[in-house]
Amino acid sequence: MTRLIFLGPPGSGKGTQAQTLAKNLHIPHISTGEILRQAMKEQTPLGIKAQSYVDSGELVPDQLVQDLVQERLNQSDAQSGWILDGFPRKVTQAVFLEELLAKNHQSGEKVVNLDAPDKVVVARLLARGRKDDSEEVIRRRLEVYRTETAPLIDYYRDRQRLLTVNGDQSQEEVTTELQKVLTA
Ligand code: B4P
Repeated sequence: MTRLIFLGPPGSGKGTQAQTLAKNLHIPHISTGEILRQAMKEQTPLGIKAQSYVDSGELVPDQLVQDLVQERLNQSDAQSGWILDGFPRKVTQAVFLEELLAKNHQSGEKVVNLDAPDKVVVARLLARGRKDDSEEVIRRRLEVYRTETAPLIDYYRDRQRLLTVNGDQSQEEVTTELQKVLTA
């Protein structure tokens, strides 16, 4: 059963690769960013609470994302595998996930760390031009990545769960390297 977590700075290609892989494996692609954006579009209570954080490049409070991940992982289509994209983004969220999976008698998840230099990810995000892709907000997202998310690399390496893929290649090349790493 495939349970995969995609880790990496904004613009490293997490969403892009997770979506392709999930489609090929016929398992759900669970992107906390996408779920939050949909909730903001629909102005649900979650969306209203998340808006100011997402717009300024800050992380949404743990409780909000943890609740949505717990609910999503309990749905029937997630019982035969999943790809988590954008969660966990902090050690506290990783601890929460570990406890949740243990409670559900699920384990063996692997973590793909996709990396690319700041210059490359900033150029990609500016070209995409989403609402939270302005230069100032991208800089803040990168800072938050470095302080909050990057420590997860050691966290998962210590647990022998980490796989590393070079995100500074074309989308097709990243997909090929990812396939290789997953089947090694
Ligand atoms: P996300 O939606 O996760 O945003 P992201 O980090 O920018 O990644 P994304 O997946 O969209 O981009 P990708 O690299 O694939 O989060 C948005 C916000 O939601 C966060 O800032 C935060 O506020 C909130 N949030 C989400 N999860 C949270 C959590 N767990 N806790 C708290 N808050 C949370 O792609 C970027 C661009 O690069 C695309 O245009 C793509 O086409 C292009 N690209 C990808 N691969 C490429 C390649 N190899 N070559 C060239 N271009 C490529």
